[in-house]
Amino acid sequence: MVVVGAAIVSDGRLLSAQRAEPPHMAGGWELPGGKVDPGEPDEDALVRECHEELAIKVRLIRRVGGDWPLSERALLRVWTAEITEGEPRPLEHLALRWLTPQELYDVDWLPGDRPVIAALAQG
Ligand code: 9L3
Ligand code: MG
Repeated sequence: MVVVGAAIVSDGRLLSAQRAEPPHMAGGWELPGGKVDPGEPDEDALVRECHEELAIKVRLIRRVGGDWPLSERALLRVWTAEITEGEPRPLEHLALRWLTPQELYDVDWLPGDRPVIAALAQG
């Protein structure tokens, strides 16, 4: 399974999103995104997920690293992105938070997202 995630940056801050489900992930923070549908290009899936979850339009900028393992069956592919339309709203998350570089580790990231955040911090 391929999962795509967006590192949405605005004014030097990174958008983090707090998961509502499933129960063992609820309360953890992630880069927004989700599963790629069969036959769907990764980039299209990420733009779609950002619209469904956050009610924004995004433009993808660059890929961050390669395939980040999430589990035996799932991997995460991440792009940086900028908002081209709208203001993010937590339509499927418990909360959203914009993090300055100093605040990057103030939220409890899901384990699978942590190495991605470290890579983003490296620039
Ligand atoms: N997941 C992990 N980190 C992320 C994202 C967007 C997703 N940054 C995991 C959580 C779920 C699976 O991938 O187990 C599918 O995500 P979703 O479609 O439920 O958002
Ligand atoms: Mg999702």
